[in-house]
Amino acid sequence: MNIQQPAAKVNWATGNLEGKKVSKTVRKLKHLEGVFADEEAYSSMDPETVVYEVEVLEQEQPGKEGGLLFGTSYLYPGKVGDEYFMTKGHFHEKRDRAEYYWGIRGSGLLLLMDEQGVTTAEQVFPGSLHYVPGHIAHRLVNTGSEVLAVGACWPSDAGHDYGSIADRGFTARVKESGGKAATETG
Ligand code: M6P
Ligand code: ZN
Repeated sequence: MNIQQPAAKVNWATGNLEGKKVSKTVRKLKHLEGVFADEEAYSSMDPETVVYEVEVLEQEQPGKEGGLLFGTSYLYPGKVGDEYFMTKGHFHEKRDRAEYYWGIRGSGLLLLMDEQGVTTAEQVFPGSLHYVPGHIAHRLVNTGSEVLAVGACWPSDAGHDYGSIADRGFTARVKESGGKAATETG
């Protein structure tokens, strides 16, 4: 029998993925127009500021039915005005597709919003495990002072629907208030 190398290596302390099929996406402030509430603070900041990076093991072609994708998101600490750095967030294009998230490093919140616009939040910390059912939009928020690294595994045909988020936004925001993270709805 021919013993082969695995598809990739994961550093479980940092989340870093290493492998031939690992892709990397960098999301800067300039890619996040309209995401943060304080537009004045947003336009006063350097558009090249990196907000988060995503590594994805594309063992299957994105879009292909039946496979799984695996990734790590690295969300840097920072704020736009008093609102913490966050990911764009998305529904799945194929709405019924679910996903797992798990905390690796740092601390933050996972915002979960249903199609009626009801948002809940879960604490994210090293070892936290989050099940995101289908039909639920998901966004990470870094409320800490170090990088928030979060692992994810999702169906390769799930796709990303950012448009619905861009149109209506999430119905909750996470801001610093009196030195602490507070959620704001409405
Ligand atoms: C996780 C997964 C990816 C997603 C990434 C960044 O790794 O959910 O599918 O792309 O986070 O989040 P977003 O797409 O919302 O920017
Ligand atoms: Zn997803």
